[in-house]
Amino acid sequence: MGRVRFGRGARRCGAVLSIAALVALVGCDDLGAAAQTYDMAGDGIFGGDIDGDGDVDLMTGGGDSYGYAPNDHTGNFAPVAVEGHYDFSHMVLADVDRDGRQDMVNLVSFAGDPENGVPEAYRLETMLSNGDGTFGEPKIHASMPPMPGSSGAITIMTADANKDGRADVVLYKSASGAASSAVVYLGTGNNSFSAPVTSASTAPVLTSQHLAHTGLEMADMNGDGKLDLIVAGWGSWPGDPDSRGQVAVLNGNGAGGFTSSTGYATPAGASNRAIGPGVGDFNEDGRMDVVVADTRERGGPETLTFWFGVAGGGLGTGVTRTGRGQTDTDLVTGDYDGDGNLDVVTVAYESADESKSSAWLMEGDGAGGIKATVALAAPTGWNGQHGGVIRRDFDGDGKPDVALSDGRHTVTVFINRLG
Ligand SMILES: [Ca+2]
Ligand SMILES: [Ca+2]
Ligand SMILES: [Ca+2]
Ligand SMILES: [Ca+2]
Repeated sequence: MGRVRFGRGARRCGAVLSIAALVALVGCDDLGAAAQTYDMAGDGIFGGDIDGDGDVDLMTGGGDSYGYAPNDHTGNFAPVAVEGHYDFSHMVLADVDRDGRQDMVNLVSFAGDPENGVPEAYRLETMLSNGDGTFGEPKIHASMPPMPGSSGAITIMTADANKDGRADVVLYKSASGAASSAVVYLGTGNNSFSAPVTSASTAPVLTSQHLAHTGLEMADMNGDGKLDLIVAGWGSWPGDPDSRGQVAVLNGNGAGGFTSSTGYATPAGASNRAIGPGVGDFNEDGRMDVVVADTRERGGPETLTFWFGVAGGGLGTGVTRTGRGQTDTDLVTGDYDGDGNLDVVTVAYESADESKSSAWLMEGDGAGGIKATVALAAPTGWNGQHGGVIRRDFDGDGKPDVALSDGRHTVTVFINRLG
């Protein structure tokens, strides 16, 4: 199966041509290669070695269905028909039994009636990969303490929070009028977990019921060798009528707990949502920084907000960079143009016309600014409203690639030939 390759800097659009029933070349992009699209059920997008052959396969999941597409080692994918009826609403991938195959980890609501004021209760379930796109029966793990309020948000990720080589599950929950908190399930490596470690958030932010809807990252922000948790969300900032977007940094203790947290709001005039977060050293001063895409529901230009690390730890005041005039739904960082500076890729949609959904590469200048913003092509009708984007090295050449989901069964993969 061929892929049309453009040389570095060529930045031309190719003709649309059908390669196979589920694969089409969809035009130009600025990662130096033609994009390919795949039809996969489910809206969230995930990358991991599902079949254990050493490369990164694609999964989609959301609602009650999921999709699977194994990689042929070169970044070409072959979606296979899978049937699954399950609650995939809070799904991540992790190799919980350390057999080299990524397994499904789900946070499943099993009790409660939030519409009638009964707090919702969740438990962790795992389904081991069989290696062919199917998964074993769910194994039920310890329940999480019930949500404190009648409505809330939970975001889940997988990481090795205590650096013992075993995959852990990290989630952040918030509910209207209640303190937000991080909950960590430490993995044992044999498909079981320790009792969940719950840390109260002390940040003076993130109190809205919508908080933490946008994402989590873990990174060592203050250089103490322990992983910290970075939460992006939106909600009420005390005293701020604009209800700005915000992030919180929770200081990790290296054992799955968090000892303190600090909140940061987007600058005045920015939007009330923060999409991300992305973490890295964008201004190349040796300190970790945070970026979010500001999603504006009230019109006006979309922006990126950076918080740069400061001496002594913590982040400085948010700095806004001009964006692209659409509503962002997800972002990833990485050096996509190979100049050594961290860049940002976002997926976005235009609320007035969802068919104008798009993906953007914003090339970092190494000083915390954006030197160029270029559009990545998207298929006609692509809808980024429910979209997501992940960064992985799909073809194993050491350069970061991206895969986008439109939330409506279309996955687009860009193999990086620039960096
Ligand atoms: Ca694989
Ligand atoms: Ca496994
Ligand atoms: Ca920095
Ligand atoms: Ca770059």
